[in-house]
Amino acid sequence: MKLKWSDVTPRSEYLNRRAFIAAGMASLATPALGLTGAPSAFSTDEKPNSLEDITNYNNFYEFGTGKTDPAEYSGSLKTKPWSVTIDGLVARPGSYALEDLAPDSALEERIYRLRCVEAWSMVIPWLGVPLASILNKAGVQPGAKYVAFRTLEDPDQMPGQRSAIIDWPYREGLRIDEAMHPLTIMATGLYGEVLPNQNGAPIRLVVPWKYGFKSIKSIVSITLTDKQPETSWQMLQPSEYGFYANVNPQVDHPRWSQASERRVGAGLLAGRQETLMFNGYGDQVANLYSGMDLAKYY
Ligand SMILES: Nc1nc2c(c(=O)[nH]1)N[C@H]1C(S)=C(S)[C@@H](COP(=O)(O)O)O[C@H]1N2
Ligand SMILES: [Mo]
Repeated sequence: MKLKWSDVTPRSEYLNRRAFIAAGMASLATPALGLTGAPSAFSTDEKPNSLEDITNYNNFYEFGTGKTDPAEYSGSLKTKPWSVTIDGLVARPGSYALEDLAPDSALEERIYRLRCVEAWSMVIPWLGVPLASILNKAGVQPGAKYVAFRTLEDPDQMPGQRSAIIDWPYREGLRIDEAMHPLTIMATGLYGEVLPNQNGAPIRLVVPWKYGFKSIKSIVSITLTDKQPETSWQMLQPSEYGFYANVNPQVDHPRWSQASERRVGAGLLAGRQETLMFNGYGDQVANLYSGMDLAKYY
C-alpha cells in the first residue's frame, strides 16, 4: 500500500499548520517573500518540483534502496514525540524537544536546488530554521571544529536497517563554518506543511551546495567535536565519496560524469542541464574553501 504523506499526518498537526499552508502558498507565488515576510535572498526563483515528485522519488535507505521505497514504507516511522541529543563541545548538552529547536514561529521558507551525487536534481521549497540557531541554543564551545549528525537507529521503524548496506545509523558531518553558514538549515517541512516521513521527518539537514547525501534525514543526535567525524558514504567507499562532497562539475565520480544533471520532472525532451559549481551557491560559499584543492578534498 502506498501512503501519501497527508494520510499519515495527524489532523491536529494539519490544523496547527494551516497558517503556514496559506503563507507557504503565498510565498511560492511570490518567491521573494519568505514566511516571515522578510525578503528571502536565499531562495531560487526556479520552479519547484511538484509535491508528487518530491515525495515519490527519494533516497532514504532506511526504507529500501528503490526510489519509491521511502514513500511506500516510511509510514512505520514514529515522529512524535521527537527529541535531538546535542552533546560534545557545547555549553548546554542535553536532549532538546523538536518544538524547542524549530518552533513554528521561527520557520522560514527556503527554495533550494538539491543535487544528488547520482546526477539528478530537484528544486524543493523547504520550511526550516538555520542550523546555527539550533547550535546556538546549545552554545558552541570555541574548541568545536566539526558537527556530527546521526539518524535514528531502529529496525522496527526502519526496516531497511535489517540489511547491512550501511553501517547504521546513517552518519554525516560538517565543518563548523559550514554548519554555521546561513544557507545551512534544518528542515521540518516542505511546501508549507509538515515534512513527509520519506523526506526525513521530523527534522533533517539541508546543505544546498553539497551533494544530497550530506543532507541527513530523521536526525536524533548532533555532536560538536574537534575531530573530523566519520560519515556513512565515506566509510562505505572512500575513493568515491569524500567528507566535503561539494557539488563540483569538474570532479567526476569515478564511475560517471558530474558535469551535467537530469532535473527530475523536466520531461523527456528537456535534456540534461549543466551542473553548477557549488550547485550554483558559489557566490555565498566559495570563500569557505579558498586555498583548498577541491579535487583532493572531494
Ligand atoms: N538517513 C538518511 N539520510 C539521507 C539519505 C539516506 O539514505 N538516509 N539519503 C541521502 C541522499 S543520497 C539524498 S539525494 C537526499 C534525498 O533527499 P530527498 O529524498 O528528501 O529528496 O537525502 C539524503 N539523506
Ligand atoms: Mo543522493
